[in-house]
Amino acid sequence: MPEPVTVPAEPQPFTFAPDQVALVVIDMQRDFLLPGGFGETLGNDVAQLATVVPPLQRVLAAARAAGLLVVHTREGHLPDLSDLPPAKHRRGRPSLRIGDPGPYGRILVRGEYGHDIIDELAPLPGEVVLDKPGKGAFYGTDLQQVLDEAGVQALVVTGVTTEVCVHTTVREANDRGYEVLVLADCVGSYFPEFQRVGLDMIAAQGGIFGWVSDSAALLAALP
Ligand code: C5J
Repeated sequence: MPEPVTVPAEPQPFTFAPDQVALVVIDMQRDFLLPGGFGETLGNDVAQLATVVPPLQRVLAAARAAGLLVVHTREGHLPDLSDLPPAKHRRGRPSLRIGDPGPYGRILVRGEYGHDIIDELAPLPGEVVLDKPGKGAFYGTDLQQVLDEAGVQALVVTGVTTEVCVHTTVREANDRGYEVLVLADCVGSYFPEFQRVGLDMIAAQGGIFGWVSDSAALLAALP
């Protein structure tokens, strides 16, 4: 059995067994991250998300080297939009809604260029890639089953955006009994204030639904 790993974190150190942890990389998709993409066309500053890429590349490489389970997610919908609730479809600008033609193909539609993960963080063959129709990574996916089969009890969560898909996933993981560590420099928001407050919320009240650390601390702790 591998030695437990302890990472300095808020509100207190986070300890996990390396064979019972998964790295979850949420929605690092071109539609959200690329200049000129869907995220930017909505008026967002994608530079806020670009800072996540280098530290997340290092964490991904270290997780692979340490043999951790790696799970990537992508938010998106079937080409016929049959898995898109009307209430979600109605959101956004009338001319730029999910399924409409966008800068990198139909917006958030599976199989389109913009829906896929950025080249820098491309999944390796054999890594789990879950397509999710919602914000959280459990809803409408096999994530629970994947984690159960691998004997996972703790998650290291990364990706975008901090206050939306990361938070929804972390909160539900916590409710499902997982211990969850969020890496502050490996999650990103278009809004600096949401990033700060989003991270504070996780570790407040004694770690109300998780722990917060950063990539350097995890990399130093991994064997
Ligand atoms: C959003 C996400 N923000 N991945 N998706 O719509 O956070």
